[in-house]
Amino acid sequence: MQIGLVGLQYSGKSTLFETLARGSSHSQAGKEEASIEVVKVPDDRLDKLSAIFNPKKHVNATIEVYDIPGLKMSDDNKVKITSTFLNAVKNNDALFYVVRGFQEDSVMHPMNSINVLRDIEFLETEFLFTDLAFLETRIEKIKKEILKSKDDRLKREMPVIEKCYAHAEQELPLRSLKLDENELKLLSGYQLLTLKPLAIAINFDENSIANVDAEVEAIKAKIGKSHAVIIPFFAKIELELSKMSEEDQAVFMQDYGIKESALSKILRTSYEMLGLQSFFTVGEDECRAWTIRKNYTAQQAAGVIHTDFFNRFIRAEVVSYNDFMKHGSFAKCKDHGAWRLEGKEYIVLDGDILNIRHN
Ligand SMILES: Nc1nc2c(ncn2[C@@H]2O[C@H](COP(=O)(O)OP(=O)(O)O)[C@@H](O)[C@H]2O)c(=O)[nH]1
Ligand SMILES: [Mg+2]
Repeated sequence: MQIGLVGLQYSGKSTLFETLARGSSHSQAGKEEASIEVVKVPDDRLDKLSAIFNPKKHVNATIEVYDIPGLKMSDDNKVKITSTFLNAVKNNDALFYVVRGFQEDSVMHPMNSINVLRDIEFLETEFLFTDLAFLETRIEKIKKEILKSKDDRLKREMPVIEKCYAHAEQELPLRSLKLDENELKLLSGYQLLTLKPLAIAINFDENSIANVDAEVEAIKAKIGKSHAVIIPFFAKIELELSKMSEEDQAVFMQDYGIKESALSKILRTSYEMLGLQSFFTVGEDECRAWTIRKNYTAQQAAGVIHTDFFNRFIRAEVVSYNDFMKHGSFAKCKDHGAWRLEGKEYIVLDGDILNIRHN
């Protein structure tokens, strides 16, 4: 899974990116190259399992974060979308707009003033026009080819593309259009930008932490139609915090009045937007968290560990994390009926501990 940080130049993307990498990556602020970082997903439950098994290896789930170079002002004083930029945006499973809300005279803004709503609308409009242009071209192309084409894919595709076009034409992002599984499948290769799950991360001034909830509510009310989650964060101090020990972090966060770190908010929102969840494998060699989509079957989950496990799947031994912590061992879970053998169609739940039996 890959999420992309998208926005204008100097909105705090690279500072946030560095925060997500927990201050461990070399400084990215001010740099313009695209970078991808594999971010560890912190998980309390995995830590507690590791404390019990004391494994040789402890492996967190990961998610890839892509710091996309921001949009700049060009020579004619306008911010322009480039195809390089659009291609970089297309490559992500979900998008986070990073929008500047901080005042800082020493840092210029490509549109010369701080205006959160304007910046959000700029991105939404550009992406919507990109989708509209694509859909229009696609409709023309299908019209030309549909008579010659032997398979019925184009016949099935046309109404879906037309439905999307009609929606986008009303200046509504495609993520607010109801599409069923088959329709989404037909569209999946096209990487439509406004169809991607979206969260808007607003980089507020560290001085405005106390008022942030009210500001977020006001912005939410104005951008209701974009169907996006809003995440306030504070890039500059959060970067400092991310370099501290966990204990110090907790103390300073409380002092500042920050309820949840940017890292935690971004990862939690990514899981929610993408419909993801975690399951665990445990043992003396390794305790590990794996990321899967909700509704994955035991066999699909096994396939995430190894394709052989998918192909040679027999059964999954399953204990929920809560049951395991309650009883303390697999043997005790068996005594209490909390240990189960499930077949390949079993729908894995968040926090399941799995052991895959295969041949
Ligand atoms: N005062 C202040 N400065 C910030 C904040 N976030 C980022 N900056 C500064 O703004 C500049 C641009 O940030 P950067 O993360 O490189 O932006 P990017 O172009 O979106 O990647 C850097 O000098 C940062 O130190 C913030 O919350 N407050
Ligand atoms: Mg940058």
